[in-house]
Amino acid sequence: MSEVGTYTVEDGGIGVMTIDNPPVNALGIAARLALQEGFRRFEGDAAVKAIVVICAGRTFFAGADITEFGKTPQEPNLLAVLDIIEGSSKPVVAAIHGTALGGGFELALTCNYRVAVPSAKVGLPEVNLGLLPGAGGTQRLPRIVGVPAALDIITGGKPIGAQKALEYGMIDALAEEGKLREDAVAFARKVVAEGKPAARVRDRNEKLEEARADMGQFDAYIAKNARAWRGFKAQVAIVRSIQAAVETAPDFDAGFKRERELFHELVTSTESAALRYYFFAEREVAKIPDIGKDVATLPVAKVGVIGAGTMGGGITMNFLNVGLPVTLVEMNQEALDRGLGVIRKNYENTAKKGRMTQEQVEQRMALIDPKIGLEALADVDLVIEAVFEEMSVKKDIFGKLDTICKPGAILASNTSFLDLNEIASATSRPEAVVGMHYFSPANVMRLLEVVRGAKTSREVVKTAMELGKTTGKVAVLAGVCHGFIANRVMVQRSLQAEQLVLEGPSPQDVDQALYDYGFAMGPFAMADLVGLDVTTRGVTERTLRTDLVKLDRLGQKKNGGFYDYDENRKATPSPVAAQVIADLAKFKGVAPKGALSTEEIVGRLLYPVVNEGAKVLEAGIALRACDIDVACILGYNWPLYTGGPMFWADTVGLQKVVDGLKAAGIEPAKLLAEKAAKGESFTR
Ligand code: T1G
Repeated sequence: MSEVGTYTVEDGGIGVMTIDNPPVNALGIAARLALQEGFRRFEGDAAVKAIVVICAGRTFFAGADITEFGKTPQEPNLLAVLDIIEGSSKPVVAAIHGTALGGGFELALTCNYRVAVPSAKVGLPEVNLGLLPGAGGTQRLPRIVGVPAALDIITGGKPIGAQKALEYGMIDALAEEGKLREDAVAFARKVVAEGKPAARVRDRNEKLEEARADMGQFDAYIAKNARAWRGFKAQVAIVRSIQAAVETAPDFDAGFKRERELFHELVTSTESAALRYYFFAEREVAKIPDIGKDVATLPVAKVGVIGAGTMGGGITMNFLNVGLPVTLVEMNQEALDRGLGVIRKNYENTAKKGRMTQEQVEQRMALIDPKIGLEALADVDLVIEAVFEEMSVKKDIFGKLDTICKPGAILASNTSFLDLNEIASATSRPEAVVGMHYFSPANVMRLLEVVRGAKTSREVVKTAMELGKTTGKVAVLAGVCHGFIANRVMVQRSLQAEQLVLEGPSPQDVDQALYDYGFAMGPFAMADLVGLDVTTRGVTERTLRTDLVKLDRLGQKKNGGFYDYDENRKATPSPVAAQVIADLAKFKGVAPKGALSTEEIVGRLLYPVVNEGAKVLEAGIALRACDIDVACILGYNWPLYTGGPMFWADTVGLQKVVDGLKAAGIEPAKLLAEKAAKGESFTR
């Protein structure tokens, strides 16, 4: 008897098997056994004329069970179950609600018909896990939608709404919302009544034969996307697998054999292991051990933002985007108007790209209540302060908010490094003070560091974390320290970079090494883009940046910086910067050590990030290593296919990281040294 399957026979001989394997009906062993059981029953029951496969709970099968990858396979495996379905002697109808994804949609493609409610989504998102659809998806989908659409759908990995899926032919009919079971059974009855043949997707070859006229399209597709796919493996494998379908049609099994080979290469790759790790990491960071379902979330229906500058404007947009009204406060009309202008311009640019309507622009702008003075914040549920990073300014504002804001209001600071406990000490309600640290541009970057002060209440922390999710962010909890998680660990990279160029390698050597590693841009090019004057504010000691600023070299915006720039902002190595580097090396008595290999440069710059990550863990600033990885990937675009600094360190081997740090004269963190000595890891 199956644990998760129930089987009934409806009028007209329609066998209905309902699979209930929460939370998302992943096709783990229990679900596979239930399907096998269902087909055994219905195949053997002469009264059954057709079969409906439906899921209970929030969704149709959301794919293979990702937690089973890398473990000892349990039989029947997914392919065996799909063979049973496709080999059924009776028409099979998939009844789809929620998200039929990956192996779940591949299962539906082995059924003869697919019926879905309008709210359903279908898709093959395996590329997001560094994989390709390995249960026939790259062979069956192009047979339905054609090659160009299949290339876009599978390399893109985005789910498709039921209506669009109907237009594509990925589903055969829409059921009425809330009446999926009845409508699917009725559809099956109609198939039986019409004696329709149980057509199999695998036998539809016309679209593949058509595609054979342009075999160059596959190389062209890869070339067109080379830049976007840099460092990833799955996308090219997907194109080659679809190409194999075209080359081998009508021999389905030959194409499928190629798909399996490519799938195996990917599933055993470090890239896919990193992406699968990241899939669970992004969900794990939402879990805070001492804040469970029993802790209440505070109501937030109205938000206040102080400061309409770059950060304040971006933060405001996050709330407008989900329909939450924002009282936007500035100290003078000019600053307020400028801020409103930037927000409107951002929305209008999005509208120009067709990603929102002008009406939506007006709707969002209408949600802003622009005000001069803090008094306007008396009735908001949450205030987020995004003003100048000066402790006295922050404490003055929080002291005033303490008298203005209603009881129960959350007082949040967007500070990126100041001591939140000291800010909270300016109020009589430190339990209501929390850090909500956004990354610029705040309406784009998905990371939100929620900073928990010594007295911040669990309700306030929970509310801030959940608000992050509802406004499209991934919230990561951080303790109070200088730079919290992402800034604190990543600053090691630029500090090391500026030390390293004093020893020999040039800025372009260093930037190229990190570019090859997978960063979109190296630390020196990034510094020139941000502006050297911005990052040297308040810096008293002599550094390369302060020396360059002294020469009025502020970066791309003025006179170059670490690089020289032409009128198209194209960077070239700078003899002036090279001289500044040589002069500072001499001043600091740094002896040249000559050129380093790319791997050595990467180690010099990124091992210290891992080391600082270990210190952040030791200090309890981050709850888990995966919190550091999520923060660096979303806050600093650390290459996703490496899994982030901590996962990557495990890939490299912690002993090698420790040896690299020691060779650079850096003391390994206690936790890192201990784990290396014990052969342990941070994330595996
Ligand atoms: N396997 C195992 N666990 C899964 C899972 C899966 N496929 N999908 C979700 N979970 C867990 C998740 O970790 C979380 O656990 C809980 O379910 C709720 O998820 C052969 C190789 C379906 C859109 O890539 O995109 O099929 O944290 O928080 O926001 O070709 O989950 O509660 O302990 O995300 O409502 C392809 C992955 C697999 C879809 C729901 N399928 N899932 O989103 O909830 S590879 C996917 C999702 C494959 C074949 C290949 C989303 C969702 P916990 P959640 P949600």
